[in-house]
Amino acid sequence: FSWETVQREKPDLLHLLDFPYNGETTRPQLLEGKITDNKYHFIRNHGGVPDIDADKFELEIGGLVNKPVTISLKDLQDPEKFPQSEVTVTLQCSGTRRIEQIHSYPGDGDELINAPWGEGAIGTATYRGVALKKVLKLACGGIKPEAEHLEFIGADTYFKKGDVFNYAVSVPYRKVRQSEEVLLAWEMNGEPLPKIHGYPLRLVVAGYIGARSCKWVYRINALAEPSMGPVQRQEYLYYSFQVGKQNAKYSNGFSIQAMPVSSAILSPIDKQVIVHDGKITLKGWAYSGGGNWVERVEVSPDGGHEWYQVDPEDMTEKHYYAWRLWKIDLPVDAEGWIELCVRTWDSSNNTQPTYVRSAWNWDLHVTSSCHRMSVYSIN
Ligand code: MTE
Ligand code: MO
Repeated sequence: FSWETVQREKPDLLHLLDFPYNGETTRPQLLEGKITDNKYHFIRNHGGVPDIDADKFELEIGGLVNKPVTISLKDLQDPEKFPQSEVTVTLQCSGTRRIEQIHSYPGDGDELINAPWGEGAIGTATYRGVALKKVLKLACGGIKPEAEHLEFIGADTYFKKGDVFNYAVSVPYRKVRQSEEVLLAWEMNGEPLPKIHGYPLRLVVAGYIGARSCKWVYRINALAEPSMGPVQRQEYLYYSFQVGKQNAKYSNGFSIQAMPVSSAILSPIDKQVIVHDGKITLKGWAYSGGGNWVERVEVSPDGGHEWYQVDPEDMTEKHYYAWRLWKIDLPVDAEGWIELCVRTWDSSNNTQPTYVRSAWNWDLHVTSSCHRMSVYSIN
């Protein structure tokens, strides 16, 4: 697997890093429809892309399960053995829109981990596979009462501080138990899972940050505590405002799991000059994680004093675990530089922090503040 492969299979991504490969979806491709074409779906890797022979592939499940098992991919895909399901899920990297935090104030400078993502580290796909909770029940006879977390290990390796690790993360068992939407998936938008997205098997954890959706997953462990892997313990931590270079300690941050409500304006773009007749057309995405859905999107032509609601007719359908794309013709009188912004309300009545600085954090994760931009209005 190489840089040439990415360029062939995903020629249009905005390439952020060539190794480990990280690339984001362009604005027009995000706006193309509720489902992001596999060709355009963003990619976020910590290490290389493993070469796996699907015919020989086996999934191991162990740790605090009633019966440890090894299941071949063929058996996992046999509908007589495991009931299959399909879910449409928005996967969002918690680094989405990080560039705004970097502009506001630079944080942890490890660029291998903290790539300068814009609005495109997000995408929506329909995945087919089997709900993890069914596999645990049917194959392992359930998990032991002391097991509270499920750990997922990917076949890819990555380097950190001189050591080599397999990618490993965990989610609370509660999330798996309560949701059909924690899926072991082998199909993405009707195609076999592309190699870069985890072929032959990945986890899809709907509503959680992308990092928990382990690609190339080959082992699952039921554990009493969260995974000890560095991705779980040292990354994807949310620090408080006063934590910085001098006092950052992993124990100061909490582990980011469910994604909050957020949104972005994809058209126009920052610093664009717009000639119009009293209305500027705005388009973008809005998403909420954790099982909430997007109820309302509002935009403002003046930095957030007045708000106009997007007509629900101009939004893609309401959906658990998936974004809504939206569009509005916003009345604008002013001439000169104006500040456009967007905010979203979700089904739990949550909305977004006002400014990037209101929720700045050292690891530069979860930039969910109102997305703002300056455009030049000629009316
Ligand atoms: N799984 C493995 N094995 N290795 C990885 O580097 N990156 C995670 C997650 N799963 C990663 C992984 C992160 S941070 C994100 S945002 C999503 O995969 C991205 O999924 P995608 O590349 O299919 O869009
Ligand atoms: Mo991510």
